[in-house]
This record gives sequence, structure tokens and C-alpha cells, in this order.
Amino acid sequence: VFEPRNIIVTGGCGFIGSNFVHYVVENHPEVHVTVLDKLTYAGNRENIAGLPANRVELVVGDICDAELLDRIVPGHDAIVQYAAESHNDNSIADPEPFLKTNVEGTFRLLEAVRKFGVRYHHVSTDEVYGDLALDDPARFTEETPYRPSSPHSSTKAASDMLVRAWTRTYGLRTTISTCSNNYGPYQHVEKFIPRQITNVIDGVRPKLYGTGENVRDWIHTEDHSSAVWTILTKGRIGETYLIGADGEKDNIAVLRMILEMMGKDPEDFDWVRDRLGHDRRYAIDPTKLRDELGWRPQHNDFAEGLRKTIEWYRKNELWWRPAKAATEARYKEQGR
Ligand code: NAD
Ligand code: TDX
Repeated sequence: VFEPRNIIVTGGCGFIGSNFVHYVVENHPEVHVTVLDKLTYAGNRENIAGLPANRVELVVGDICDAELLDRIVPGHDAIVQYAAESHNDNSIADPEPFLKTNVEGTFRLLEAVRKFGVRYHHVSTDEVYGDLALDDPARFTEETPYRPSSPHSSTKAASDMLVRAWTRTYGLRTTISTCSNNYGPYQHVEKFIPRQITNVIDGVRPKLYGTGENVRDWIHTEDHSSAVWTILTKGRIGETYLIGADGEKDNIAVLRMILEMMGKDPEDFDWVRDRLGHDRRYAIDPTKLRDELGWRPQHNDFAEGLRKTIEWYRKNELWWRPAKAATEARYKEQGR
């Protein structure tokens, strides 16, 4: 078992990274966290506000900045890499920042890991495997070939390949996790679930892409955090672990649940232009993580988790309001 004391969490002011920071502070009192985050449109210091100053330090900076990494990496025993451009629709409109942060940024981190000999965990996504047909009973496993379809997922796949090559060539101590779609508090209003919840709050009809039959495999972000901690501390070096919680749902079903839970007619939404190259279905087989490392998800009732997430957006309008108008203006340009 690896027992880190000082870790760097890149992208720790984003949705999933900040949840991981909270998770570590609450569950592992011996660990100090340095958050390295560029605070892009998706990063928000509020996400880690109120955590004890002696446990969490924020460094505002770019993972592409090699000199900065040379300064801050020494003295840490692990890097957990969440920093990324994360939204598919943005990558279709303007791919360049995805190449920079996801590919070059990972390269810079790997070079720092090589130089200073620290443990590295790379947070990736099930999208690297491409998509499955709606009627295909198969799920993704660690053996599924990489077949990304969007600019976003191709840069995530490229970053995973760099991690594997650096691990084999230079003997780095790394692990990779590929997780399914996360939901929960602090998710940016550009993403499907928060966008629709906040539209309903604003009296705007939710927007469903294409036929709405696309399937996503939902996991609560706290379960993602416990899985990453498990892999960081107990995972076998050089391995990839899939993270999922048996949460497959099609988009239209999720949207109708949101509408009903918010007291609206479940048909009260707009059908909008489909996403280019829209992946049909993602589905994770988490057997390896469960059997080898004994990890189990705690949030097994999606309806309950969704209800609490709706409650959170209702109570935290001050948090999401500043991003809402600009996000919807971007969607409007895309006809969505
Ligand atoms: P997010 O967009 O909410 O947060 C990304 C964070 O990274 C932000 O705080 C941003 O400021 C920071 N960042 C961006 N570029 C940076 C740079 N160059 N240097 C330093 N910081 C930078 O994303 P998220 O949804 O929390 O996703 C986090 C990670 O988890 C990503 O790697 C993503 O691919 C992966 N992931 C996401 C999902 C999902 O459902 N959202 C599922 C599986 C895996
Ligand atoms: O308004 C919408 N209407 C709609 O029907 C939006 C924003 C999305 N959708 C659909 C597209 C997808 O089928 O909902 C589904 C989920 O969309 P997103 O929230 O954009 O997530 P997705 O594209 O599945 O990617 C997510 O999971 C994999 C994360 O954003 C990625 O970072 C992660 O890699």
C-alpha cells in the first residue's frame, strides 16, 4: 500500500477534482493537498473554499508551465492529474485548447514525474473507447481498444498513450483510471444534467440532442473520488482501472426524471440539433476494480442522487448564476 503525505491535485478547482480534494481532506487527515489549477472558465476557487489552510494550498498556474512544475513538484510524493478541457461541445467548436492542456499538459507533467520520481495517477474517461451500439450487450473493459470519436476524447486518448509510453520507457510509477459520466454538486452548467436543472429553474425548456436515445453510464462524483483514492494507494503500477457504478440510462429518461422531480410535465422540453459525431452509448464493466481492489460505490440509487443534485442547484444559485448566461449564449451560437 502506497501512503502519500503530500499530493498535488491538478484541476482541483474543477467539478471532479474539487470533489476529490474534499474527499481527501475529510477521509485522510495525514495528507496535505497542493491544488494546481489555471482557473479557466471551468475552474472556481469557491469549489475548495472553506477547507483548512494547513491542509490545502492553491497554486494558480498552468500544467503546461515546465518551470512552475520544477518549482512545485519537489517535496510531493504524488500527482493526481484532473486538469483538462472537459467539454465535448467546446472541443467541436474550438479544439485547440484541448490539444494544449490535455496533450501538452500531460506531457509536461510526465516530464516532471520523470525528473522528480513522484507517483502519478492519470484521470481519464470512458470516451477513449469510442461508443457502443445501442443494442450491443457489451460493456467497455480494460481490454477494449481505444477508438475515440470527438476532438475532446481523442486528446484524452492521446494523453493516456503518453502515460503508457513514459511508464514503459522510463519506468515511471503510474496508474490510469477511465471513469464513466459523473454527476453531483459543483458540475459546470454547460454539462447535461446541470444545464437542464438550471434551465428549469430559469423557466427555460430543457434541450435534448438528437433522438435522446444516447446512453450514458452515470456515477456519483463521490464514488469516482473514492475509486481514484483506492487506485492511487492500492493499484498495481502500470495498470489501467475502469470506474463505473452500473448506472446506464438514456438521455431522454434522465431528462424526464429531472422534469418530474422539479414538478414539470415530463414532455416539456425542446428537441435540438444533434451533436456532431455524437457517441451513442458508454458502458463500463468495473469488475477489475471491484475484484482486485475491493472498491464499491456508495451512491447506488440514481433517483436519490439526482434529487439531491437538484436540491443543491436550487440552494446554490449564487455559485452557478455567474456562468449561466455566457454558457447559454455559446449554445445559442451552435443552435442548441
Ligand atoms: P472541469 O472542466 O469541471 O474542470 C477542469 C479543471 O481543470 C478546471 O478547474 C480548470 O480550471 C482546470 N484546468 C484546465 N486547463 C488547465 C491547465 N492548462 N492547467 C491547470 N489547470 C487547468 O472538468 P471535470 O468534469 O471536473 O473533469 C476532470 C477530469 O475528469 C478530466 O480529466 C476529465 O476528462 C475527467 N473525466 C470527467 C468525466 C465527467 O463526467 N465529467 C468523466 C470521466 C473522466
Ligand atoms: O444540452 C444538452 N443536451 C443533451 O442532450 C447537453 C449539454 C448534452 N446532451 C447530451 C449529450 C450526451 O449524450 O447528454 C449527454 C451528456 O452530455 P455531456 O454532459 O456533455 O457529457 P458527455 O459528452 O457524455 O461527456 C462527459 O463524460 C465523459 C464529460 O463531459 C466528459 O468530460 C467525459 O470525458
